Amino acid sequence: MKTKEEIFQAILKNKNTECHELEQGTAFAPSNIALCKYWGKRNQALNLPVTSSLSISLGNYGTTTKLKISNVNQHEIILNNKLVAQSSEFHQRIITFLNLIPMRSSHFRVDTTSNIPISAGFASSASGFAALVMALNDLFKWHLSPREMSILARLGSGSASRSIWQGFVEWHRGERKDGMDSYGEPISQTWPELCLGTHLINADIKNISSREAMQHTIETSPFYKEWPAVCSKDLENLKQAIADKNFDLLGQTAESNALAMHAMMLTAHPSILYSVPETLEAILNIWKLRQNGISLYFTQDAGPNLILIFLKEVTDVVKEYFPTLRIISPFEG
Ligand code: 2P0
Repeated sequence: MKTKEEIFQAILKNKNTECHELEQGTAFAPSNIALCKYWGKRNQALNLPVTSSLSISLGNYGTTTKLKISNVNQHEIILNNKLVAQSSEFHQRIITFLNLIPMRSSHFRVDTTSNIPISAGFASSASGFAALVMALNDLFKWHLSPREMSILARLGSGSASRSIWQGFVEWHRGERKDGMDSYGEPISQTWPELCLGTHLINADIKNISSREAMQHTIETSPFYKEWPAVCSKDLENLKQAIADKNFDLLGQTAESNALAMHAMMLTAHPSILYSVPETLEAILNIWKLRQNGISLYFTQDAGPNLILIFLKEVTDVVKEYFPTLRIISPFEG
């Protein structure tokens, strides 16, 4: 079993793939931000990662998808109330994914709403593919386990494997060639005092996708060989920090993991730089606050924006320095 089609067939064996045109499937999946990043694939076709990774969900920020059979003779994709052009990459990616469903004869109407900036490094494809798989499960009443949904979502976008759950999620790298052991698993610990803040610097579509950037890093950065060991140590520290509720260990580890990923990209040929001057300005401000005794850390995905990490008790100070911050309490709804 090596292709996406074969994995869909195996998971959906004996499952119904027909439904009445009046039926609808609906699901919400949270966006997630990795504290230990997924950066590089051991199998590009199946989105199998080189390393395990660990994320936290963004609570109510994510994607809601409603799915039904289309009554026009073609797929219809609606994003934030606008019909998406068939020629767009967004449309193509969703259709390519839906075409993996075995023995499906109908066209779909996919109505998707996202309350996070698309493709600006806030992992919209993660919640998008997770919500799509969960909506399919709802529409066809497949009764898949969250683990099976995680595997299917991964085939759409790697980080989607972590967006099936709220809270902390570890995505196990897995060893198998077919990736059946590469899925997300929630960590049961909650941490109500933990806050995230999205510091939006630029919501424009980035000029190099994560998908291309991670492959380019693997192929050209002389430091990529160090990455698996960095992640393995960071993952261990993060799990310890979560178990002990050791906030400084969590923040330090997440921040240094993100910086290592961006440093590695700078050493690719040609270099990839997602940061803009405002990103560095914000980082320097965070470090200055830390020198003044405020426990504030950040992580940065494949984009110029930052996600700040702090405890509820310092919210007022953080808001003073970052007045436009959107604050998220992942464990408080
Ligand atoms: C992550 N990112 O762990 C890392 C860190 C961005 C920075 O996963 O090619 O859209 O679809 O598997 O999942 C974004 O990459 O890439 C990502 P594909 P994906 O969240």
